[in-house]
Amino acid sequence: MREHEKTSPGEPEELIGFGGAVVRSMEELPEQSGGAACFFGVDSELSRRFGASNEGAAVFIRSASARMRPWTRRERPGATDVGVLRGSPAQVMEETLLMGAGLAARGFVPVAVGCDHTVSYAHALGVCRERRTTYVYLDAHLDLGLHDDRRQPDLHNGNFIGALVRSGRFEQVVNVGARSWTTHDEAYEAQTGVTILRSASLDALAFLRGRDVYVSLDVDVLDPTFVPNMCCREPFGFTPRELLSIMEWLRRHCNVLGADVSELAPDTQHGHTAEIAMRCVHELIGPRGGP
Ligand SMILES: [Mn+2]
Repeated sequence: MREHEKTSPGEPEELIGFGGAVVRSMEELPEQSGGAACFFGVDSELSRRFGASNEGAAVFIRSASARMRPWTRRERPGATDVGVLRGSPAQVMEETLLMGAGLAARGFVPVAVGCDHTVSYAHALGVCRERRTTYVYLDAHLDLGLHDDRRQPDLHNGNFIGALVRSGRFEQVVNVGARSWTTHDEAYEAQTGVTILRSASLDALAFLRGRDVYVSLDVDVLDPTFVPNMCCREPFGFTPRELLSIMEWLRRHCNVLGADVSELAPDTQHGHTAEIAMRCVHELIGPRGGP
């Protein structure tokens, strides 16, 4: 069920969307999107195996990034927000896949703002139905499930990358920022199906130039000094400036088909972290080769 949370009587302010985007119903969306960003939230955890719960993260990010609106309107006037999904995990997984597919078919760059990282599985498969895309995930972890001591067959936020690799739907799966101790296990010396770039070096991204890419941002790629309210803290992460530069490089040199952001915990004491996440996503979407 999609909720718009329209302004209730007695509240004169209009609802402001993710990163200052304009809130529209699906019916109100323009037919010609021109490659604009279209955000939607997923406010139910879909399948968390690792990290602290962050139910409600989408609404937190939406409200904490609302003051970006004047900036957004000047620099990215097309960005829209079509609401927040809630419900049972199976139902929301399906709705996320359909939302990504539907928005991509209308020429938008769909962006899912989720709770646990599993949202990326449904959204990436929905968005990338037509083309052979490279899946790029910025994440301190590899999410291949090799350190899941329960070894459950179910999809969850610590193993869904393995399922994406096995789906065969992506030309290549590329991690940027792996650094947790588990990612240094010798198990990863063997073929995992994932290309691992551990640094924030832009030179290392050169092989992605000209490709269709889907970009998934797990906020734990950032250092907890800058973003204390994340579900799985890992020291020695990227600075927000390093992440912004990577996002800018991807926009300028690749064709970004869709994106997601997840694993940020609601925390009103650290509202700036929502702006860091949204600013990085905005940097990803815009004219290719532009400034
Ligand atoms: Mn992670």
